[in-house]
Amino acid sequence: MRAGAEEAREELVRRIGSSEIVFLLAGLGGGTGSALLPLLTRDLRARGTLAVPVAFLPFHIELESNPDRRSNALGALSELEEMGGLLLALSNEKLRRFESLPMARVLQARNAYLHGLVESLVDMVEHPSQLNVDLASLKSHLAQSGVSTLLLSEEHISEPERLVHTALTDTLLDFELSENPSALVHVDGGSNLTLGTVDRVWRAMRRRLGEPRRMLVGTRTHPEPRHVVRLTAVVGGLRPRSVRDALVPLRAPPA
Ligand SMILES: Nc1nc2c(ncn2[C@@H]2O[C@H](COP(=O)(O)OP(=O)(O)OP(=O)(O)O)[C@@H](O)[C@H]2O)c(=O)[nH]1
Ligand SMILES: [Mg+2]
Repeated sequence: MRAGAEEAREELVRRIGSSEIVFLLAGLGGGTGSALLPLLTRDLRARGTLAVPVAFLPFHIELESNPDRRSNALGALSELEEMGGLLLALSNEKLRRFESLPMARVLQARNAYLHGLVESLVDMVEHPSQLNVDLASLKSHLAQSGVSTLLLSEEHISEPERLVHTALTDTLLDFELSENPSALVHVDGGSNLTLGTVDRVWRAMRRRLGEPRRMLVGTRTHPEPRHVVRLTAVVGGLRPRSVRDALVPLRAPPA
């Protein structure tokens, strides 16, 4: 499988061309995706592309019935964690909180959520703004941040603290903060967005992360007033191997 992946990797890198930001989606646990995701991420980053691996982790029932799935997924995650940079991990298991809803709707909602993450990251670096975060500053932030995740939230403009709370808690992503986190905070709002509101978002994030040493802020305002503000945050320095905890089966095997 690894040999097949090596071959596919060259073809894929060629097809990706000169894109500056590439999101790579794979369901881990099988052979192909688990082998290719770390390889492609490494290849693309080596040539300066901002490669964002998005790893779907198998359902626990899949892990219980097939131990190989677990080791394939763990192997791929370890490689990705060792590389650092952005790593978005979404356990399929987390979708169980919507288990009474029709599956098609749940998957649609998850796709929309991912779409939102992609869009907000690209938006943040693509359009110049007042306090600008461009691709170069994002890359240099990531290079110093270890494993990082991308968080997104939207709230009414009167609730800047809630915006931070939602971003850190209401997410389908798996991650765990370390003792030494960092954050890039980008606030996007209408013409009525004030410095005071941005400051409250910033302070709330600082408090929640335990006064990290490294924080970067960006803002953008749109020409029309908006009731809603959006937060895009890149939170880094995640606890190493944290994502793997999502792979713990419901009934732990005897030690
Ligand atoms: N979220 C999501 N997860 C998926 C999807 N398809 C597969 N998965 C998950 O990804 C895992 C790996 O899928 P596989 O088809 O076994 O992996 P593969 O990379 O194709 O590898 P091989 O089939 O072994 O070559 C599965 O156990 C599922 O949990 C999908 O469309 N969406
Ligand atoms: Mg397959």
